[in-house]
Amino acid sequence: MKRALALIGLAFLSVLRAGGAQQTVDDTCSVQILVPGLKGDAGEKGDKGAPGRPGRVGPTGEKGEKGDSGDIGPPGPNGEPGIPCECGQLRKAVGETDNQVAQITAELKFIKHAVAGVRETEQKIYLLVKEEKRYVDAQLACQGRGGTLGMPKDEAANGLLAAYVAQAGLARVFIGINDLEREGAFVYADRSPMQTFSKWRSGEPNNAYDEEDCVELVASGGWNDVACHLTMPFLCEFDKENV
Ligand SMILES: [Ca+2]
Ligand SMILES: [Ca+2]
Repeated sequence: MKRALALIGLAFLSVLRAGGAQQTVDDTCSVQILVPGLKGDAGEKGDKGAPGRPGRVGPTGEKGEKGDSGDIGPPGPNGEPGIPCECGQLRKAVGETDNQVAQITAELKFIKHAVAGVRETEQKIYLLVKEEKRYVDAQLACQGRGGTLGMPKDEAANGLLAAYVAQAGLARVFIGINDLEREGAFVYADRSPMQTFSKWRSGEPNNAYDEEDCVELVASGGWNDVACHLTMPFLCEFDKENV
C-alpha cells in the first residue's frame, strides 16, 4: 500500500514539474500530497462466483382445503364362527311365556263371551257366558274360575237368572242341574239334592229319547231336561265368599 502511495506521489510531482513555474526540486522532495489518479479502463469481466449459502427457512404457509373422501374399500374376510349358545334356559323361558300367553288368550276368550256385567245377590255372583258348550265343558269352564254352573234354589234367584238370559237376547242356557247319576233323581251341580223349589215347565222333565239328563233354563224362567251333548251358552255362579 505504502508503495502504491509513493508511486502516486511521484506521478503527482512529475505533473507539477511539467506545469509548475517557480517551484524548486527541493520542495518536491519534502511535500507529499496524495490525490486520486484518473480512472482506468474497465477490467475484464470476472469469473462467475461460487453459489451462495442456502437462505433461511421461510414462514409456514396457510393450510390448504380438505380433499374429497376416497372410494369405499372392498369388504373384509368373514369372521370366525360363533360359539353355540346355552339355549336351555332360553327355551324354558320361551315355553313359560307361551303357556302364559295361552292362558291369557283363554281368559280373554272367556271374558269376550261373557255378557257385559254380572248379576248378584247377597251371597252369589252370576256370570252369563255366550260361548256355546256341552254341559260337562260348561261346568268345567265355571269350575276353572272357582265357581259352578248356576244353581237357582229359590224363586228370587231363578227370576234373576231368567231376566239375565232374556236381557242378553238368549233363548236358553245350561244351568247346574242334572240326573246323570240316577235317572229321575235330579241334583244340583254341587251334588246337593233338589229341595222343595223347582221350576219345571209343563210336561218336564220328560227324559225324551231316554237321553235327557241335563237341564236348561229358558228365558221365561222355566226348566227343561235336555241332552247333555247339546251345546249352548251357560250361566256360571260364584260364592262371594270365594271371590
Ligand atoms: Ca234324565
Ligand atoms: Ca225335556
